[in-house]
Amino acid sequence: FRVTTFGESHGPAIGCVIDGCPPGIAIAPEEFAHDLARRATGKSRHTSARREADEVEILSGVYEGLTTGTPIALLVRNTDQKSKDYNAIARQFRPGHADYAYWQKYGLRDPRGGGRSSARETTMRVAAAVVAKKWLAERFGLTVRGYMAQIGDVVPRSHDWTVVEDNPFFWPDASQVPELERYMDALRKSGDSVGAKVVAVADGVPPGWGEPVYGKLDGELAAAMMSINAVKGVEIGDGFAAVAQKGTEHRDVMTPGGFLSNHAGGVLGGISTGQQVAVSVAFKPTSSLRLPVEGVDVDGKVVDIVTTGRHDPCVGIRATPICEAMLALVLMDQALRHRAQCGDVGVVAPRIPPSADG
Ligand code: EPS
Repeated sequence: FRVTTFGESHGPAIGCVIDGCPPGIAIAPEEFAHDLARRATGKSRHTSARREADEVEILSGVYEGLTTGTPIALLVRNTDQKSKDYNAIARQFRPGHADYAYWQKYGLRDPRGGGRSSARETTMRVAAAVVAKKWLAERFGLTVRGYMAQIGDVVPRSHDWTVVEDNPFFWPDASQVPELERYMDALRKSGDSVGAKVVAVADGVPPGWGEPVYGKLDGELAAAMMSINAVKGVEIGDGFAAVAQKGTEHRDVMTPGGFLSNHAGGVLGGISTGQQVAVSVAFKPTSSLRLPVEGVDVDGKVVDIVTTGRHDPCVGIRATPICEAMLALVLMDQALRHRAQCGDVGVVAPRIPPSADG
């Protein structure tokens, strides 16, 4: 199961091709709307003001409402790709932006709205994952969810899944939302940006998915999350906190009634344990800033760099559905690989139930 995307932020359209999808999955164009709206710009004053309909056209791989097993091509036409900033930045390098690395690699770049390095590209990851989420839910009762676990230095004081979808931040503590609104308003007025942490979890993952050495489940998850633009770090389970833990604290004790904890994040030796698979993802602060900074242009000349346009002050705010999408895509791929190698015989030991908290 493999997804590739194409398109630029200010080109006529963006799209994806899904290869290796099993036949017989019912999918209709309107099923993409919910997750695409969760990711979209223009839904609150805390994200980019660009307004896109994000309507998915199914070009191939679906016949009479069912996937056929042939490549599925999805297309979303860009309709609001007017941005004023690209003439100014076409020959300049925004510090912290992919501009410089693209230029060094290709010797040219499409600067319109960030081109291929724009967050626009993530639309199609979310679209592709709608198919994966549906298949995983129908086949295994598997659910994928996410939430924002930090913005700048603000962390949730409590965790309630039922409030996550009711605020523009995917924040799990409703009492903190006014504080976040004030934080983001002040940040936007200042012209600066901030980073964020998103957590994505999957419940109902059977034990046995993943490969022991090449193609480890956690390795594939790390690569998938790192492939999202602006991502600078990925943790599985306790991640870097494991550095300060003792073995007696980190090990997840097993009883016939279930695991007593989930420090491992649902993966041991690259293979799922049947517990909740938990991934944390760090997003850097947006690099396109209207606060001027001295930098260099493509000729090496010193220039003042100011980015105008409709940039998100915190790309992490829209990233929860994107991290969920990458988790679902990796899990679907691993599920199919597991089935190809082991069929339905994967479980040879009694299955230890996941702990109550996953
Ligand atoms: C982006 C800049 C803005 C965002 C865009 C990501 O676009 P523009 O350059 O047209 O003003 O709106 O995000 C999306 C369009 C999207 O759908 O996510 C950037 O520089 O990354």
